[in-house]
Amino acid sequence: MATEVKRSFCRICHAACPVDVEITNGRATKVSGVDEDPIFNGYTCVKGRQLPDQIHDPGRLRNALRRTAGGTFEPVASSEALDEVGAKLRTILDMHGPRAIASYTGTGGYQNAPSHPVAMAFHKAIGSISYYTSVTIDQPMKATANMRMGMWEAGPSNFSDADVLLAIGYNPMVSSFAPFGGLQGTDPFVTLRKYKAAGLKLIVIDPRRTELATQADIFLQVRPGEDPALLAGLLRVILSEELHDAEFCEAWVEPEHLEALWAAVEPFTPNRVAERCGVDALDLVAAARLFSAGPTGISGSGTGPSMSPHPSLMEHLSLCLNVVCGRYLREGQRIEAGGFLQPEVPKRAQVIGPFGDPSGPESRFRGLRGYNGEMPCTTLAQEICEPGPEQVRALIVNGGNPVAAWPDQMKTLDAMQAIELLVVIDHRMSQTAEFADYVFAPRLSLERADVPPFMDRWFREPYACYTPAVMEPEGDLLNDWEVYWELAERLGVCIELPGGSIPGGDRPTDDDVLDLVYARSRVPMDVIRANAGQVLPEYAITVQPADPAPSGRFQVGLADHMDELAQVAQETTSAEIMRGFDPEVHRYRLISRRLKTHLNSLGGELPALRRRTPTNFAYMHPDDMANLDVADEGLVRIASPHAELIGVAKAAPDVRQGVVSMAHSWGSSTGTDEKVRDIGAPTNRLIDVENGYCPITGQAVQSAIPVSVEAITEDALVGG
Ligand SMILES: Nc1nc2c(c(=O)[nH]1)N[C@H]1C(S)=C(S)[C@@H](COP(=O)(O)OP(=O)(O)OC[C@H]3O[C@@H](n4cnc5c(=O)[nH]c(N)nc54)[C@H](O)[C@@H]3O)O[C@H]1N2
Ligand SMILES: Nc1nc2c(c(=O)[nH]1)N[C@H]1C(S)=C(S)[C@@H](COP(=O)(O)OP(=O)(O)OC[C@H]3O[C@@H](n4cnc5c(=O)[nH]c(N)nc54)[C@H](O)[C@@H]3O)O[C@H]1N2
Ligand code: SF4
Ligand SMILES: [Mo]
Repeated sequence: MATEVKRSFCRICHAACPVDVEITNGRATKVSGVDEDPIFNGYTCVKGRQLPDQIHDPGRLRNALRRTAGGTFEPVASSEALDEVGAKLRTILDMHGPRAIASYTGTGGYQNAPSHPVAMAFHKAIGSISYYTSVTIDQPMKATANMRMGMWEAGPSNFSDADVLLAIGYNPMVSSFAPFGGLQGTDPFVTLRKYKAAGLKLIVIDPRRTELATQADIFLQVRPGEDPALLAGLLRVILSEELHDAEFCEAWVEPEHLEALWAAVEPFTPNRVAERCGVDALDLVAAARLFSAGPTGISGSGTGPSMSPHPSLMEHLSLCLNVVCGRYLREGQRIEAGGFLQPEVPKRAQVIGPFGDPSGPESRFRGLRGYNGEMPCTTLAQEICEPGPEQVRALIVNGGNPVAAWPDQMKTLDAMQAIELLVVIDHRMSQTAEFADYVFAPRLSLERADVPPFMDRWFREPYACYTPAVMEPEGDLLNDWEVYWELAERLGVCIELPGGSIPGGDRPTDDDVLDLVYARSRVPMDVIRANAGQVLPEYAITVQPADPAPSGRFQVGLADHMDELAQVAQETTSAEIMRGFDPEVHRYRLISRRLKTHLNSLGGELPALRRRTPTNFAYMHPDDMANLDVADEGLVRIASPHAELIGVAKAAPDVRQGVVSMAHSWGSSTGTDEKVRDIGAPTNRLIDVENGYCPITGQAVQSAIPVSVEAITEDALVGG
């Protein structure tokens, strides 16, 4: 048997770990890390090592499917399915206009470089504003908070130069994710050990003593949803003790804004904040002093607080910590990430903007607007269900799983049933694919050439990353971009990319499409291809001096956020912003988390991963379980003001009392939980997109959800 080893990179998550794939007679048999890789040092995780099982999963879709009149699925040639979908889209376009056609690109689409740009270009070509992605249910305030406050063109300080890291509700040891300037998923365990040994100080704010928190110098085990108060408390200590970077503030912060911020954080004294947030006042003061002492470092937030009440305010305050302490790259410094795929744009030591509120097209709901070419995903189910001339009638789901992932599952289920045409591109029959009219089977990672669009901006070095396809696709498979390209041809429009349009006729290669997408990249694609897996210091970006003409200043005291802070100061708990919240009933807060074995809804279909994590346990402190008389792995009913679910409780001393820590995107599409022990239960059923949402981004309250918890018996699983 001929065995070859081919170099690629994993795309189960965004982290882009390099892998060596053993291929025997056309089958991937083993995946291992690349020891000599200069930044990953052999690291992979349990999910990546299952790539052969994913590729060769007997349940994998290898051809397109069409729903029959009887409601079952039948195999169909992809060309025939594309003809039919193209004809239906044409009818909808002619009758209802382009806005009626929507796309949703999810996490699967983001781990496939051409997928999002081509889907977006398709929408531009047909003139449809209805383009949505998972970004608007995944920390949209990361972009909007910078837009509104003004941003530092050169970017935040580097992780690799940091003396102190303030990590607010993220956990890269499991998620491989960290905001800009945080510890990324590139070999996170060894990297953290190395930097800590060299003196890095770590402050973690999380209701759960996470794998990251166990390494912290100061751990603030905050009550969920109380981060705005906590961050205001940190800012108050820093400003009142004059620990801020006065010189930086003088040069770059609008003076009246600094005064407004100072006035707004004034009520957040250490004792009041400590009581509100359930942390020690001395720890809070120590954290503020440690962070401001730096001298270098960075504050950043993750999904937990970004999905809790007041998320834009929380992000704003996290940025304010960076601003007042001057945690930005200065002239002459090297930016750690290469940004090879980004266009050549100036990187000067200056503020650009502010750019104001999202100003894209208006959604029909809640006065929300799109930005950066996307519409807010929390409104899409309603855009589908609510009649009107602008109603969405067709949806293409591109590597996403709305039924499992969108907040407010009952609304999503209504939408999936109401929609005229649902097209899903997925390699498995996800909870969403079950509702589809057509399912297209995609190529999976090892079968396509690719680059990592996220990590390109986040690697800790100017590191080149590219892979060719290392396996031949078997079956009637289309790469995600191909579905859009084929549909564009049938609708008589062109997919325009930075390097020109994707030509019609014979299928271009994935590399041809990558060349078009990245035609304006600052490092040519050929250089990236030729040097994959190498650090290229000659392409590092050095920060340029500020433009002599006056530039912008940070607006740290935005009036709406300062008013919101005054409101926060009046609350006893952030749950008060939610209608139907009853402090006597909703005594717990349900928080989100990630699991090492799963990527959102992905993982349960692979036996090795399912064995390790059979369900999305409702992790709770053992004392809470004793008080509620819940046995380990016993059933609990968890009810929010909106809906309820049945969970399997699991004792976890690392979870703060009063908290239920539970992963999202599990469970069925039936709205019931009788199979909770085998497939979990969907936390997104508990979420109400119209209650407590962020008025700027539409982000729903997906963490720190007020809930009641009660023990129930096994009988609850039969007959409701
Ligand atoms: N309550 C709660 N809700 C949440 C969150 C939370 O923390 N709490 N998190 C939110 C976040 S951060 C996100 S990003 C969203 C996730 O939202 P989604 O991205 O919609 O959900 P996923 O489960 O990641 O769906 C990815 C789908 O892509 C498919 N896929 C994988 N690889 C490929 C591929 O190569 N090609 C194609 N075409 N498909 C592929 C997978 O089989 C899977 O069905 O959920 C959000 N929802
Ligand atoms: N293994 C694995 N990796 C993943 C994913 C996955 O599903 N599995 N998903 C991917 C996706 S789509 C994303 S967006 C990233 C997300 O990456 P992260 O943001 O790092 O996600 P989590 O690991 O869930 O970390 C969120 C943390 O916030 C805490 N938290 C919850 N509520 C609050 C709160 O109110 N305040 C504070 N301070 N903390 C809170 C939780 O306890 C948890 O430790 O991960 C990506 N990587
Ligand atoms: S961390 Fe992400 S990219 Fe790396 S091996 Fe695991 S799933 Fe793959
Ligand atoms: Mo995400």
